[in-house]
Amino acid sequence: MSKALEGVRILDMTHVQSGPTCTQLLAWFGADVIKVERPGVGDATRGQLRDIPDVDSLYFTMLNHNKRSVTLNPKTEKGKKIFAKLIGECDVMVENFAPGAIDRMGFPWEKIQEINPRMIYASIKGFGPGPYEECKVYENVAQCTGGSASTTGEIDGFPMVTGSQIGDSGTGLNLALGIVTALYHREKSGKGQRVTCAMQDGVLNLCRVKLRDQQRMAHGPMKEYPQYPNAEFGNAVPRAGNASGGGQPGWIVKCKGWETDPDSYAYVIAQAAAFPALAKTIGHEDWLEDPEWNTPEARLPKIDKLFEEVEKWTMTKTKFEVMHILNPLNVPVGPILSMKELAEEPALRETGTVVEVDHPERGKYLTVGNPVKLSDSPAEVVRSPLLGEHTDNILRDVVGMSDDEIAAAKEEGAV
Ligand code: CAO
Repeated sequence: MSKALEGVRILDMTHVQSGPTCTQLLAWFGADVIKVERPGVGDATRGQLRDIPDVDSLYFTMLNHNKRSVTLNPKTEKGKKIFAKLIGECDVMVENFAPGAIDRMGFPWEKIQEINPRMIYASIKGFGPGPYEECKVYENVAQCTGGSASTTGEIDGFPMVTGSQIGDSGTGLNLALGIVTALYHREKSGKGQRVTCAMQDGVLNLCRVKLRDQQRMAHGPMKEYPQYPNAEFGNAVPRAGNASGGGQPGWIVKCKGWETDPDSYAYVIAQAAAFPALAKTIGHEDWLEDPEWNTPEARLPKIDKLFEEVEKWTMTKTKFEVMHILNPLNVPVGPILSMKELAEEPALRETGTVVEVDHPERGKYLTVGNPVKLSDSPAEVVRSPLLGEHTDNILRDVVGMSDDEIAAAKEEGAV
């Protein structure tokens, strides 16, 4: 079976998380991803949060599968020539350095287009054009400036960031889509183009329902928020604890064992269609005839009381029992799964969503495989490259250098 992106060559100037997420996806789809790293140093994440001394960190290995690594300094004379040749030989260039870094290397977009008019040049920055465009940005800055933090957290608490890397990995996904879209367009136009994604935009896109709510507030209180009917809403979308963002009320309830297990909880959604089954199961058949409870409108002002009653029942069951009992009744429910449980889940191993990889220096480790499954082009997860592991190979086969030229470039510190 051929890979979907076989024949696409990517010049990968990415580092940390957002850019590498994008190029790792493209590599899983079969693109030849050449990761360019600073000689002797490499991507900073190789050395960050190390669990084993002198071995590439899990931070790096889990974001750089299926890539080849070449060391190259495009700030040296010889490095510039090699870099220009690589631009000529690749279809896509991806970078997520601080604003202007690639320009400062001597390769603004105009120059890249001149070298290779078919090049698709893709970048991630923290912000789009505007007052903050020069700023450096990490994950939590994006969450705070994209609307996620202001709308996440306890009702009366401070803003919260989430553990999901929506700014970094989320924007990496957007960039990958932009790249394959530009590749598709190039098939017809013959020309490359610039693809840019801002992390603030990516987070705001994922917070779309909150901008929806900002506008709904002008027309009265939002009845599905826990603030209704007793608390103030203020003038901007408030934090809503664990309330469901959709039109169906939901909450996190304790399950058997919660006193000692921090993850013994389940999310239960009291969807109107399944409410009679839920009420009967938790021992509240009486609600079905009671006008105080038997319509969604009547229940809305006392959602907290509703989930208190649900919780009395869930506390007598484990989170998996809650799942097994409520799912057949069409009550949407999600046990809170810990990372340990996810790592050990056989079904996720079966589908290749959790994969064990062998690394020559660190040994076996777990990673998250490709979350996008193609029926004819399944992804095989290949370990991340060591720093400069493919330098000679790439300089010879892609750049066309002789062994003497490679030795001279090494001597000069260009590679
Ligand atoms: N050879 C020589 N120099 C290299 C090189 C190479 N192969 N690769 C990179 N460099 C240089 C860059 O040219 C830059 O130098 P100048 O500042 O002199 O131009 C320098 O390395 C460092 O780049 P940086 O400023 O991007 O790095 P940083 O650690 O200070 O900032 C980050 C990191 C992530 C905040 C910044 O890159 C950024 O804002 N990126 C855009 C947003 C983004 O993607 N954030 C995601 C962060 S987590 O995924």
